[in-house]
Amino acid sequence: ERYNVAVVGATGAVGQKMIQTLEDRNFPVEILKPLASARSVGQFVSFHGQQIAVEEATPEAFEGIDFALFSAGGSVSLRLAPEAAKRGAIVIDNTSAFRMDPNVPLVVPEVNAEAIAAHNGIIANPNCSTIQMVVALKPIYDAFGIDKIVVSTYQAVSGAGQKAIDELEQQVRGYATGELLQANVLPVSSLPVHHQIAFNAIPQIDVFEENGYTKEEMKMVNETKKIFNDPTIQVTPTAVRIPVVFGHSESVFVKTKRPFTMDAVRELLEQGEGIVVVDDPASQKYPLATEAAGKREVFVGRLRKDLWDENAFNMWVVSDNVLKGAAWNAVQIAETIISDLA
Ligand code: A2P
Ligand code: 11C
Repeated sequence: ERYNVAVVGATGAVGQKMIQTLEDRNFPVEILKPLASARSVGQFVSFHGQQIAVEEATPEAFEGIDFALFSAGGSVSLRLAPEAAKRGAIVIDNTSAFRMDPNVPLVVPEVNAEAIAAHNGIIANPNCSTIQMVVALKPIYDAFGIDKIVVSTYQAVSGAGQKAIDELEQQVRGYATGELLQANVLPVSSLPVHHQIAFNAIPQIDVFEENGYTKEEMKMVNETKKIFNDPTIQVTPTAVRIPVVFGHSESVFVKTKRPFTMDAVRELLEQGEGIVVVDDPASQKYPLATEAAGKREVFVGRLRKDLWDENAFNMWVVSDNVLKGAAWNAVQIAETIISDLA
């Protein structure tokens, strides 16, 4: 069987990777429908060697669509995802619009594929920083339980879209040629103050909430609880933007409920679904964003017992934020659905 697939936000950083991933995975696509704003009509996307015209995302565009992958911002999803679902499409939404809706499953297939079954036409893809962390935590959670996580992120600019990638490149070029550097996008394009990202680290991703944490940080707190279906997991996050284009890195402190050995932790991670352990300090091997970019797995290394807490260890977790963190996780959900239908 083959499926009609719409990609909403087809001209964006994630939408382009969604189309690429459908092609790389040889997903059984009958018709691919790239959708974006009216501004992009006249553009083409390439799919399996064909040039396909971008159309405007309207409610009617979803007639006859089986899967609609959304990554055009929360407001577009709020407006059009229900229209797509109403027309019989299964929506896989990469924005935060529906993630905390109790009627919408929030899915990372390696962790909670079973949650898909309860969907009502819309399935949410978690935030990229959450996805790679929960993939790495899953085997540990199952074996020893998790009490608390302290996580600091080192996030790539592609998480903020194509404009942020362009801005980093322009600043690096400007720096090399001695021009005045301009900042208009990061940390949040709609806020009045912007900071240089080239040769910098910005401890703000998305806007601040009342409690002093950013929205990005609170997504890691709330989404982790929902994905593990465990409101008791404590997540203490700090989210930081760094001048990397693809690949988020995370320093993760994990306190378990039950005692463990580091040998067991290593073995569980090595056998864990979607995980590659890269951990050989003697030969300077550990996960790097440059090596994770373009790959679908979550890379884990720097495994070491905590110095002070018997029931805790530390690790470094890296993954391509636009692949496993977005496009691949969405396509993987669709693959899981069609393999259950088969
Ligand atoms: P467009 O290029 O037509 O503006 P990114 O995250 O890289 O900035 O990409 C955002 C994506 O969301 C783009 O494909 C963009 O299309 C799309 N998009 C933005 N606003 C709308 C809208 N109102 N309707 C449909 N797609 C939109
Ligand atoms: C970033 N994590 O790196 C963000 C982007 O909730 O899907 C994704 C925001 C989201 O800036």
